[in-house]
Parts: sequence; structure tokens; C-alpha cells
Amino acid sequence: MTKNLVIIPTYNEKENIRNITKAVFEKIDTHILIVDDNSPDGTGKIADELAEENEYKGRLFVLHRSKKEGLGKAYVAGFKWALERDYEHIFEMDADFSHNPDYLPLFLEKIKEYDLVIGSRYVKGGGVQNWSFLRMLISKGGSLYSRMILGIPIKDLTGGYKCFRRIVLESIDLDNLLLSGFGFQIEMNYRAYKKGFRVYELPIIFTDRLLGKSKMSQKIFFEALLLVIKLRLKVRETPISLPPAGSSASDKPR
Ligand SMILES: Nc1nc2c(ncn2[C@@H]2O[C@H](COP(=O)(O)OP(=O)(O)OP(=O)(O)O)[C@@H](O)[C@H]2O)c(=O)[nH]1
Ligand SMILES: [Mg+2]
Repeated sequence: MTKNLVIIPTYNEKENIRNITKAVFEKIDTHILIVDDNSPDGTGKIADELAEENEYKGRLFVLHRSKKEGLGKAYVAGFKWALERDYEHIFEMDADFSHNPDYLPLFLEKIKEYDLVIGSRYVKGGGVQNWSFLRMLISKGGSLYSRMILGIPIKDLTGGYKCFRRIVLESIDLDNLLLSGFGFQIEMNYRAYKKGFRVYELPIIFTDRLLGKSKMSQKIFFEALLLVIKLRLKVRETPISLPPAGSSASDKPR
């Protein structure tokens, strides 16, 4: 049985769903959980069909939710599904190939030493492709702003390509997250860091989606900016008393 689970939330990804699952399975030994919010384009049905194919049976699972509630809610449902089972390494990944599956083995290498590995556009070696100047500015500015308000050293706070060690998800109160949308990513990083988990930023080149429609909205983003202040004021995480799994007394913190 594999210890790895890649969670892929989907909303109208019929052009991508088949290819992304194939690409993930080609790169690492893993299971995949697709969390579909009743996509009007039938992504959920395609996912069910895939899960029934001989090649994927027992490796690909689909969680159906009745309506679109945003990325954060979809991931929380996926995390809970994972925690009810024996997975040790739980990935977040988009369906639209912005997150190149080639990086998956590198995440697995790093998660041996760290508790949370974040695919990062804003560390040396990372970057973005096919992004407008404006979008780049919004994203980079947003991360810088959040980093300053929150007082934590993570450079890419809003990315959605990451790998959690199980204990991180177990120790975060998933039912009481404050933020959704981009804020969800920021909040998970913030809580993990504040709990004393070891965080690594893996440089990735992020590519803009080629197929399917963008759901990016500026409204969600600007809302998140205000909510970062709320996060700083309201969320009080302190380091957990047990050392994170896999660490030893000689490990340097972060
Ligand atoms: N289950 C679920 N998945 C979602 C929801 N919103 C977005 N997704 C999926 O989450 C992933 C990231 O969303 P994207 O639409 O790619 O967001 P983005 O990368 O910020 O913007 P674009 O790539 O420009 O669309 C994709 O796989 C989406 O299909 C949602 O409300 N529910
Ligand atoms: Mg995308």
C-alpha cells in the first residue's frame, strides 16, 4: 500500500482530468483523490469512469460534493478523507497542469526531512510562465504583504502545490479555519509554521493553465488581503509539544 495521496480538487476540468491523473501516476507511486464539486461540465462523471478503469481501480478515488464551495472546503474534505485512511504524505495539486507533475518525486524526497513542502515560485530557481505582469504583481505582492503581516519567512504563501506530512494535518483544527480561497493556502502555511513544523520551499516553475476556464477572481484575492490581518490577530498557534514525526533531537529547527 502506498503512503502517498495526491488530492486534486476539480471544478469544470473535463479537458484536464484524464491527462492529469495519467501524468501523476506516471511520476510517483501514489493514490489520487479527486474532489469534485458537482462540476456542470461533467468532470465528476468522467472521474467516476476513470476510477472504474482497470488500470486505475483501487488507486484513483472520487469524492463528490454537492455544490461549489471553493478550494478550501474541497481540500478540507479531502484531508479528512485522507486522515481516515493510512496515508503519510498528502499532496495538494491543481488539475490544470499549472503544477508540473515532474516535481512530484522532488516533493517526496524533501518530505523525508520536512513536515510541509511548498512548491514555491518566489525562491531562487522558481518562477512563473505565461503570466501577465498584473497577475504576477498581484501574486508576488500578495505573498510579500502576507509575509510581512504574519511575520513568517515563507516566500510563496498562496501557492497550491504542496505536500503535508500527515501529522501536520492531524494537528490543525480543520473544522475551524478562518479563511477560504487564496486565504486557505496562507492559513494552512501559517498554522503549520506556528506549530513549529519544518517548512521547505521547493522551487517550481508555475505555468498558466492551457486548457479550461480560469476561476481566478480579483475579489477573492482582495478579500484575502484583509483577512490576513484577521488571521494574524485571531489565530494563536503554538508549537506542538511532541517533536514532528521523522525529526530527531539533532535536527536543526527549520
Ligand atoms: N472542488 C473544487 N475545486 C475547485 C474549486 N475552485 C477551483 N477548483 C479547482 O482547484 C484547482 C485550482 O483552481 P484554478 O481555477 O486553476 O485556480 P487558479 O490556478 O488560481 O486560476 P486559473 O488557473 O487561472 O483558473 C483546479 O483544479 C480547479 O478545478 C471549487 O470550488 N471546488
Ligand atoms: Mg490554475
